Amino acid sequence: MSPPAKSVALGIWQQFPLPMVSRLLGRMGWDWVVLDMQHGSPNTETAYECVHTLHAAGARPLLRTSVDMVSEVQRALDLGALGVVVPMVNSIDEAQAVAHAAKYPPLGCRSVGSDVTWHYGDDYYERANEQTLLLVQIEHIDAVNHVEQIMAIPGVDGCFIGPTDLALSMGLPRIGYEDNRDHRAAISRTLKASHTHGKLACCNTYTMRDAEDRIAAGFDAITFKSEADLFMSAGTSLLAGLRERAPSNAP
Ligand code: 3PY
Ligand code: MG
Repeated sequence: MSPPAKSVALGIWQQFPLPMVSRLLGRMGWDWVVLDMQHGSPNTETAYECVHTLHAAGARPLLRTSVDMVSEVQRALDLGALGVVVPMVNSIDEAQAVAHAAKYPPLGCRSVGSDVTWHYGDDYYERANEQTLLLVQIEHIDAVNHVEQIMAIPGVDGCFIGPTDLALSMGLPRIGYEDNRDHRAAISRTLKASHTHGKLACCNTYTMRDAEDRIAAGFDAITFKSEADLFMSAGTSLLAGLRERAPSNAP
């Protein structure tokens, strides 16, 4: 009998800053949802509502901060995110700084406060270092070149590979980099470094083939595009289908 397949957490990005979208994503059954404050439009208030709506709907809520904003790491966790994804962590120093910000003493310098205990219980502060995830985005070749040291940092819980920014940093095109040997090697090296240090390996995916590849490679978690992508692609192809069938005398 073959061993049971390893479980892989399936996630999606949320870009629309609407709790009703969070509720529907939770209802759909996604294991985790990353609210995107780097490229999406949530602000502090809407992120708070979306995070707690996702949690109530059964999905683990994470927040992606802006680039180079260590201060946003604490803010994201204080809003109630059960994990934070930090983009463009390209050096060992940057990874140490975000790890310091994300964890309470003695591991880091996260400050005690906010209303997190009302949502997660009085023992939140004792559990938070273990139970809130810090995922650093490995999405630049400079980060890959130091990934073994980055993944060894206490407080860094895992990597989150951004394949597209990684491709751009390697001088590859934004689309069509998937079969590039160096890009594939950079992803394998990052996956290996994460698992060698007992950390989570997560990756964004864009196509079903991409997702199958990452699952087969042994990633612990993937995201698959965003709710905005789903909305646009389903709506665009539906409308195109209707246009083919409808007379073209629109006002
Ligand atoms: C990338 O591919 O660069 C990402 O950050 C995924 O969202
Ligand atoms: Mg990116």
